[in-house]
Amino acid sequence: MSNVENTGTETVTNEYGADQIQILEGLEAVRKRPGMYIGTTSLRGLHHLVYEIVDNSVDEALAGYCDTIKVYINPGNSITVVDNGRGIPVGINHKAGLPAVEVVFTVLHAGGKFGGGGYKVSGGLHGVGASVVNALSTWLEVEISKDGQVYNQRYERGKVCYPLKVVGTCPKDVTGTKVTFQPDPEIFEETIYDFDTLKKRLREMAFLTKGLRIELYDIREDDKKKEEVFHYEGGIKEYVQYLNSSETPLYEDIMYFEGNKNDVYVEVSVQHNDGYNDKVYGFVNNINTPEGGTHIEGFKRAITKVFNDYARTNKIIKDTDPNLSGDDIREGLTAIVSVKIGNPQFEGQTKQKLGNSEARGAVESLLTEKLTIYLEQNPTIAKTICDKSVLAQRARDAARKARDLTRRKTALEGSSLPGKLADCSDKTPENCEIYIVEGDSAGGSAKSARSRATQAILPLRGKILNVEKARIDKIYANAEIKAMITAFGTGIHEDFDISKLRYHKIIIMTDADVDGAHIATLMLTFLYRFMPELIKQGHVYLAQPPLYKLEKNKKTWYAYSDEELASIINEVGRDQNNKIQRYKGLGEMDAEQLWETTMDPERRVLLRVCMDEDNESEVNLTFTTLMGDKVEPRREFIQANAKFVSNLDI
Ligand code: TSJ
Repeated sequence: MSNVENTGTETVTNEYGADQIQILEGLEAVRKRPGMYIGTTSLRGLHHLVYEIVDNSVDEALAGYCDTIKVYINPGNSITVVDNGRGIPVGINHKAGLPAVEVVFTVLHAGGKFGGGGYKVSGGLHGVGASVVNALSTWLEVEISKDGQVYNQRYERGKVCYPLKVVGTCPKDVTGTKVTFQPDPEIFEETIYDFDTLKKRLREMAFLTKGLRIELYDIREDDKKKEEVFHYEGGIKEYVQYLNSSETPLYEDIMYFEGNKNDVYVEVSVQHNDGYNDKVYGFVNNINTPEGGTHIEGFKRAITKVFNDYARTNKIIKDTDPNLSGDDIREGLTAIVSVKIGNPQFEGQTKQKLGNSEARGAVESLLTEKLTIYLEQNPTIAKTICDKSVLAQRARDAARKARDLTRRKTALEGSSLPGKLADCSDKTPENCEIYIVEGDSAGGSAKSARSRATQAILPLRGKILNVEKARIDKIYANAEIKAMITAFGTGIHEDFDISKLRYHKIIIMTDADVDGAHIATLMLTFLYRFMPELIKQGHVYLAQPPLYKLEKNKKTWYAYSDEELASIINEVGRDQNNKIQRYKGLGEMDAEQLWETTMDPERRVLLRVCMDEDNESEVNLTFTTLMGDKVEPRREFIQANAKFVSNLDI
């Protein structure tokens, strides 16, 4: 083991300068309370380790020194990240008396993220960096190619195994950093990586950093070898195109504006589709901001003002007409607002909302200026958008009237519950569940089967409205949707109030066939669009009715999958006494069977619906792909995800 000589030629940058390094705590603190540093030790936290490392390479790319990042999921679920940047500095850091790279991996909060000296741009969930990943890995190895030398160091549970050493040479023009780490099973609940989860986030990172190439390889022994390459010269413009790929764009062009204002770098890309939802995603230093913030406020102000000015100047709305609302203009809008800022301040309950006021002004003024010019130069597109907004405004007026009417009605009649609802007697929401049941006949069985005290039943007739393809006024007029909204008690959209939720479990119960799966998807689409918090907070479930009943010698077994049926047959023996019934629908079960297989809390199987909170845009795309009007992307999606949605019709 040779010590690295400090030749003194290494420039230790300001970022690693002595005064920038704030030694706060040792890495033991990280192992003791991992949640404090990575938020969670669930699967989500496991994947964050990768993003935390990749962020460092993205910073190198943003600084202009790196154009390719490769990520490998290795056998045994260790991860390797390699970039072709300058290589982490190896010279001695004078404050710590150690090579800079060792400081990066062993000192908490090192690396200038908190110093404000370096222009650290991207950042992981909690901005804590490589030392946290190191602390939470059974082992980690770093290899740096720089100045013709290849350096290496290894750590185990955050502790240095040997001093940084030279392990070989390389051509002088070859530079880069390679890090391999093995997440510690003592820390993480699960240690198996999911290719698709990494794929989605890495694709997003590539979209957000135009020109950067990110490659992902799955080279685990037992898995199918998989690889993906993400490289978008158009950056967020291609992101918008991707998000609109399952929709019909309202016009061909995708707008793209960029520029610097008051030290804020702003990029905005915009295209409308012919649908009714708006998808506006904000990013700050490549981190998404699901709660929005000042950059999104600036964006909304700018488009509202610019389109209203345009519509008035060009007499699309009359002087006496009211303004178009922001919501009207955003109907069918897909947009990315990405800002890069020196010292981002995050606010809100989950610290996912940008607070810097300079971002509001920067986005607003840049966009006002550039969008005004764009509309003048593209009058056909401008007119198309304004016309759509006017239609949206009319629908919204109609919807408002319908809603006011229902509100007045409820005020008069008291909060009258839907007639079809068989409510439970217990009024404590925590104890209560509501079964949304497909069809009146299954609804009937469910009503006689249920446990009256805590289980409410709401039967729905036929297929519910596809909210993905209907304007707001139609949605409000739909009886099934109105019944659900009143039964749940929360209200929707801006009226939504989770504290008014009447049942803590909302259970969707449909037939285990193609139609049933379709109805469940329509239901989930409705919940996702109108009450996403119910899903986010884990209140939504899918009931799992059995697929088969096997009777033999007066005994009964139920199977919930083909595999389970096979294993039951294995157990009881394959012979003529086996009577096997395939359930085609809930209606084929009598009340008692329905109770014991699907509704009895002691015996039933419920699937809780959850969503990837790190990747809202992907969740959204899943719904537009599944429920939108293009067949081809839907077919591809279903084929790619066959194991989850094999029952959906296309
Ligand atoms: F953070 C990390 F150590 F885990 C890590 C850092 C992991 C990976 C895969 C890559 C990196 C990384 C760091 N890639 N590139 C860099 N660049 C620097 O750290 C660097 C290099 C040179 C200079 C300089 O001023 O000469 C400054 C910096 C910050």
